[in-house]
Amino acid sequence: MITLHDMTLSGNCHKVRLLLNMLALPYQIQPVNLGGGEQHSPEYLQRNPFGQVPVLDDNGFTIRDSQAILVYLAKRYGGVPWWPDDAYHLAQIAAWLSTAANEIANGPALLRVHHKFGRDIDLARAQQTADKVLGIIDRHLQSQDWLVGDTVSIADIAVYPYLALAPEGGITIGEYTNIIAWFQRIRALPGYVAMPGMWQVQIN
Ligand SMILES: N[C@@H](CCC(=O)N[C@@H](CS)C(=O)NCC(=O)O)C(=O)O
Repeated sequence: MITLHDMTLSGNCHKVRLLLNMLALPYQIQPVNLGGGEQHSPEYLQRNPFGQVPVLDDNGFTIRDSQAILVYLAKRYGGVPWWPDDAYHLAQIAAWLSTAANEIANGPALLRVHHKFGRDIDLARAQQTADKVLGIIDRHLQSQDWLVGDTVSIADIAVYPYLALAPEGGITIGEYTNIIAWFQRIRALPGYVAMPGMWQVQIN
């Protein structure tokens, strides 16, 4: 059985929930009480010494980090298109996983942590990082439907949640029209699941 150590409002956990659902894999959720400090308990630190969610347990194989979990699920259960078998496309996917863990984590995701959860951050730097990465992704999606190649991959899954949650970080994501069109393509995929706080079409 697959167990996801999870927190409902975590976009990193949502990446994993998305792929599990899109692959139609049965799994159970084990909620982690981050507010209560459960992630620092000796038992939890054995799963992830960094004291973070998500962690995936697949019949005794324990994997930490949302990007690493996407790689595992894609390779183990997904195959093409989630895990293509040519070097060039795999490298492109790795580049976007890295962007998710760096620029997106330090831009849109950090702004959300500040506005939604009240953490003190270097606001100007996070805003600058967010503006740059959103501009790059929007221009990238001007000429293609998906981040890598001509079909969905784990690159899209890794990048999507914190862009869709960007309004909670005070970002006007609707200005990025190519990103919005890409949101709609992702939301039309079989198995798509949403989470609270994600951008929605405004109906006046
Ligand atoms: N690089 C990690 C980052 C995970 C992360 O930042 N998790 C946050 C929730 S979104 C967390 O567990 N925070 C608890 C803490 O740092 O105490 C990943 O992608 O999984």
